[in-house]
Amino acid sequence: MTKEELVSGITAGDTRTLSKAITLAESSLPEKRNLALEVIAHFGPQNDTFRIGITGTPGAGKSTFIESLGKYILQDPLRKIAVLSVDPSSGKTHGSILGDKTRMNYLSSHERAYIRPTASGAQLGGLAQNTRLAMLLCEAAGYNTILIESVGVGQGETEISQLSDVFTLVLNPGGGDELQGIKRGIMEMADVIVVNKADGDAERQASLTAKEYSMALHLMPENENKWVPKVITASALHEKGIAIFWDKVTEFDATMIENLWKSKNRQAQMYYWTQKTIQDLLLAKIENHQSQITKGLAEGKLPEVVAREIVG
Ligand SMILES: Nc1nc2c(ncn2[C@@H]2O[C@H](COP(=O)(O)OP(=O)(O)OP(=O)(O)O)[C@@H](O)[C@H]2O)c(=O)[nH]1
Ligand SMILES: [Mg+2]
Repeated sequence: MTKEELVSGITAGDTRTLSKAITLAESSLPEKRNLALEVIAHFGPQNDTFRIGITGTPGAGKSTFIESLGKYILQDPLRKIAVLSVDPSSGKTHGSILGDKTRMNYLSSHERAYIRPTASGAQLGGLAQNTRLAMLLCEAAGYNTILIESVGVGQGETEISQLSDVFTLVLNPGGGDELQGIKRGIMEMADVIVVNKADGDAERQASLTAKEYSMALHLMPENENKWVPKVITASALHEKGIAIFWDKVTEFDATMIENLWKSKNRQAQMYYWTQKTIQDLLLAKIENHQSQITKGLAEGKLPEVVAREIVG
């Protein structure tokens, strides 16, 4: 497809063209990726979108939560939802995709929803970067509400916070045990914490867990944007707590638009992704110079000298 065909397909809201463009963006072939970048550049930044990052321990109910939340959001006829996922554990990706199709039954057949798991491929480092490009393409196609799911282990959660306007942590009832499974750093990043599976026998435990998190959050330093993180309980399965969650995140968004934090944060994120791209480009450069490095070292040069010869 040419750039013009891609642009007109995306403008028309054609999901097949959108999917094609995302596949191009995920490609490791520079000419394909560049084509996708040109298409994204054509549309320019979409400042009126809302990007919600949802992370949490494996099996916490993130996908189920997204299904319920999406269903709720779509009651508003002006909302179009794109669900993107980042899964750093590459081997697991196929299983998750199949799982998500069944877990997101409603969304996968809704005309105002689009679901796209990011292909993990070989380059683990570029995974969230690919999700970012997919997000930009979805926004260009008119999806104004972006839900990004990522498993909260490893690097994924830091990067997902660089993709989203509001950062959500989904956890299970279980207090301390649950907390041990996640890194403290993720809690500090959370704008909203959802204690999910607050149903049946677990309902009481969920309330206690929510209180514990609230207390833990009070001990953390104040956010630069002045937002005090909220803790709520929910049952994604029974569609409980979803409206409250939506109230909290839309309150967050309105506040951050008003105090100009939203645009500032997006600028800072662009800076992050620029730095990351520079790093990736430099790393690729090093890979191309393996023999030069070996040769230089064999000639008795210092590593610093060999490195300078390559990077300049
Ligand atoms: N009781 C109860 N079970 C839930 C709830 N939400 C999700 N589950 C169940 O928890 C399991 C995991 O749900 P998922 O939505 O796949 O969780 P996830 O966090 O997306 O999982 P991964 O993407 O694999 O990390 C499924 O069996 C769900 O049915 C809930 O609110 N209550
Ligand atoms: Mg999931």
